[in-house]
Amino acid sequence: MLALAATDALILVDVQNDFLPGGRLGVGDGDAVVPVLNRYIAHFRTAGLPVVATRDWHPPGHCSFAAQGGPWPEHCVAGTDGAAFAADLELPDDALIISKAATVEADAYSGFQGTDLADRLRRRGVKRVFIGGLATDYCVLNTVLDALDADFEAILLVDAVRAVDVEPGDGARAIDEMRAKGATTITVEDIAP
Ligand code: VGL
Ligand code: ZN
Repeated sequence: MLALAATDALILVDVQNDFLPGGRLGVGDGDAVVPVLNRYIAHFRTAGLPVVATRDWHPPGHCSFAAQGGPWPEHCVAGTDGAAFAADLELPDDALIISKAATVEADAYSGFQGTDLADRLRRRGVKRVFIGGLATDYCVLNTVLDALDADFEAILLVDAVRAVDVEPGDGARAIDEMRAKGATTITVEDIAP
């Protein structure tokens, strides 16, 4: 059992339509994270703790798109339905929204990269972050590693992540790497009611 503390925050990574099955960069079983994240959100709301939602927020012609020579199909173009949060995600009205990779020339897999997320968390007294969402092997991985680099404790929500798995096993290897670098892992049942 794990009791939430006043210095905890929840970070939902890129739970956006384009990363759900049927989306432009659909992650297999990606929609399965939504009901589980809703349970984490309920725990954090009940405890009055901050909820952060990152989003991939690319301009048209972004460098990560295949037409520009990048590795991905066009996805999460700012303002489109594909970039919107999953309709079933129960995002609190006061959630902090962090948009990333919003200029054509740079990509950012981490919610900390090129944003003021670390400062905003520190200003709220946050010391430990709980991280889940999409995708395990890209934006979740890099957000967890950057959280650790910025001296936050990082807890990976293993029941609320799914991987792209460009190569089979990428998601499992990403989880191993996060653990090796100091992240711990929990499932929602581990949180004290
Ligand atoms: C992501 C690929 C490209 C992610 C974002 O959110 O994991 N993956 N852009
Ligand atoms: Zn992207």
